[in-house]
Amino acid sequence: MPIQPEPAGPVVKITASQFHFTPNRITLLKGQAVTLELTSDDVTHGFMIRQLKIDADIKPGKLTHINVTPDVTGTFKAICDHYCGFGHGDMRMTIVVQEPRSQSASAENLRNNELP
Ligand SMILES: [Cu+2]
Repeated sequence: MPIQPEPAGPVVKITASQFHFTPNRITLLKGQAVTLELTSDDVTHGFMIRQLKIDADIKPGKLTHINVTPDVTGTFKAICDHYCGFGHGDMRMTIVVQEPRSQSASAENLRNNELP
């Protein structure tokens, strides 16, 4: 068995099948390391996010781990870049990368507003 890199953070599981990814949308935090754990239910698929410099193959019956620490915020598309059948061109999912502080910052504001 090939040695997989150690998970770098929370594990986000993504399953590819003809012709979609499950889930089809995930949210990551800028600067926070996560491990994407990819597998396929049927044939070999691809997983490419150009802006995050991710490009991997997803093989049936195998786990592919990608450690990623997003360094930009935004909404990105992951696409299948390995031809997998007639619906191949429709295989995409959305990756949202948010500022890690936006949530705690608004919680902080809320608390501050509650002070006398
Ligand atoms: Cu495909």
